[in-house]
Amino acid sequence: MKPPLRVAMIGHAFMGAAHSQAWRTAPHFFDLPLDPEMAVVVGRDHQRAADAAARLGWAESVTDWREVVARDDIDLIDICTPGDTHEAIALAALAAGKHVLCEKPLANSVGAAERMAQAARQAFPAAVAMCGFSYRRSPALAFARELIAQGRLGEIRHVRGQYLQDWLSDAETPLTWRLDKSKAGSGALGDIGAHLIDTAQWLIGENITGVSSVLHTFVPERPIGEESGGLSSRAPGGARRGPVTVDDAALFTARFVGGAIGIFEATRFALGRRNANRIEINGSRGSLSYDFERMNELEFYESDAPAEQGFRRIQMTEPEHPYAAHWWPPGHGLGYEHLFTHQVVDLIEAIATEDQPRPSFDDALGVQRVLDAIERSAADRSIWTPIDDAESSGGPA
Ligand code: SOE
Repeated sequence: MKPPLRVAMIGHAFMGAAHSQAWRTAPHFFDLPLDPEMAVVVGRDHQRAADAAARLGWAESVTDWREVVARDDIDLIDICTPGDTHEAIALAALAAGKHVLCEKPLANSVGAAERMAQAARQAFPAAVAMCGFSYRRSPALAFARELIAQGRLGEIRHVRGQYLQDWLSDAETPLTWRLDKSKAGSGALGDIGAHLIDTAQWLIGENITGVSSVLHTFVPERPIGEESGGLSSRAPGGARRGPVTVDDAALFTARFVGGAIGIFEATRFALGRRNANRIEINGSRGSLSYDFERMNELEFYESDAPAEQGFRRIQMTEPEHPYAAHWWPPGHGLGYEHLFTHQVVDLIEAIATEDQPRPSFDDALGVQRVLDAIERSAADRSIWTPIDDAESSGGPA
């Protein structure tokens, strides 16, 4: 019998469903040191929380997160709520000695992220905290990181990141919490641009030292619809309208500690691009290119074979590839939900060995500092804005 890891999940919308799938699936495909138990799901509305428990596989449901944080029979708090609630839940959970998995971005401000990172440092190793930058768990990106660490790309020169979605292209798509700055912190920037920042810094192992940026809101007012919790693409809106208080699109250029330069774009208005999270890295010896919409592939170019030059498409399903051996035979690909399964697998292994899981709250604080600098630059004529502490903190692992 393995020791149990009794989980309480707060929130049960889109991310709650993805996390539930992960907790449910992980022990069936990975030989884990602890046995995750889906103990409680928390939601504000009694009936909706009870429905979510039945649908997603949780043993019970309650309506107050404080109740589960105070319980002795809970080991881990999984935070799947909007950003404005992360700090209070995470601080209470860590103070109560619970492990924490917190959705990204870590917080809605640098101040909140700093307090969370400090609480995580104090709680470690009795309790560990991790932020859910799930794309790190894509086999292709994990493999790309290994190739870069081995020096296969040489000196890194360019980082080109795009995260393109289109679910807000229609001006009649109603408001959701993701368009409310007081709940989400920012728009495309924090929701999907944060993934680009985390991926870029983690892939090349170097922090961003400064940025110049543009933020833009194409549709400043939208119908007030029923809060769906997820991406309410083309849901019918009512006659009443409310303000969009976040960016629809974020563009920024960046410099990295080691001398690489980056160009990034995050938007919810790229019609036809549903979830194109892409990154291309060019080094002195080779290049790598990834697009989440083809997540089972990685393109790799090496310049030392002049007669055979060209990108080659590596299918990321061989048993040698990160995570892949636990799933299907080669060629039988993975999808979005596998990122979340890998995320809880890595977290459970870190808990069992008392290691710091990555991305730590400190890593996520680093992302928050970049998000903050991007907002300040955009508000001040795109002026070049250095990142506080970028040079002093070590490269993200
Ligand atoms: C919504 O834009 C969203 O669900 C993000 O919040 C996720 O982090 C990303 O994986 C997909 O898009």
